[in-house]
Amino acid sequence: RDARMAWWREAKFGMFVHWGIYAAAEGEWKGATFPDMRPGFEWLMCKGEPGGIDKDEYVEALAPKMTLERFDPEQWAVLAAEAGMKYFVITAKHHDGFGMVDFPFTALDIADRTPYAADPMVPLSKAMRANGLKFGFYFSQSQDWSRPGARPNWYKGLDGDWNEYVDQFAAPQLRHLLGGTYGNIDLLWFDSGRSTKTREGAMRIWQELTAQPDILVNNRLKLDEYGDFDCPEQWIPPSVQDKKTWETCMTMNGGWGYNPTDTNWKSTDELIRNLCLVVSRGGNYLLNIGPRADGTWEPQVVERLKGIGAWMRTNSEA
Ligand code: FUL
Repeated sequence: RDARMAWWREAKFGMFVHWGIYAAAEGEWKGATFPDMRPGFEWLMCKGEPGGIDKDEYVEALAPKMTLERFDPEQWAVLAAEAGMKYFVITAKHHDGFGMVDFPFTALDIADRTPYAADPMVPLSKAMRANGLKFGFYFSQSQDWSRPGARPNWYKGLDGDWNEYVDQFAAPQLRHLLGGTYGNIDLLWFDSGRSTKTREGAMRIWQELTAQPDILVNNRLKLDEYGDFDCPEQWIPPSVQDKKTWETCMTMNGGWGYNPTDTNWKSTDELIRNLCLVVSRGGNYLLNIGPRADGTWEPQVVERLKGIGAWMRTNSEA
């Protein structure tokens, strides 16, 4: 176990990316803006209208705007590497159920529904590795608002069986992610442990991970005995927790997905202080960015990454 985790313990600092068709809404839905939507604007489908936005309407409004016309994987990787980040974790599928990879057996994904019409994770995973970063996927196994069996009970049109959802969607999707199209996946970031409905379904998902024996997994699949690390979200545990292995994930502004109306940016100094605090307490720091639909990053993001990189270089011995 420890040999498997060696790279992660040494890495300390990684990039988290929340990228999906919600980015194409640019912080707005039917004239309303949501500067304070929490956890972040990636919740648009659920929170943009009372009871949730209808799936077809959501996809039809946003997928055609997901152009990726200025998407440059090499530039992403260089910016992350120059900031001192050693690993990279990106949303293969968030709670809206829309795949940011080309899932071979469903049409609800970037390759089938957007003008980009390809799988961005193939060149992205290559660019990350070429620049020395480990590559992992975030995968929402438990909430999937576009499929009845995986809708939480507060979402309209609920019902359906989660075990069936796992059989039909979550497990095969995971099999695709781990099946070699993106090389070896170093890390899998599950989400919404509290919405995991059955142990049977979670075990079924867990079995897919045997395809990649060295993979690291967070603890949000909610199988108590599994998971390599805890993932405090938006906070830093107060003291050294020597028995636990943990990674704090945090946003640069208020939320995870791209939302230009959210101007609640942390300063570069604050981000550096957080990194130091996390590392001094034995954790890892996974710092999030939310790219735009065209594949570019906001200037505030780039400025902060460059600032962190400059600090790294001033303060490293090499
Ligand atoms: C949460 C999710 O609901 C948020 O949208 C985000 O992905 C965060 C990292 O985890 O549980």
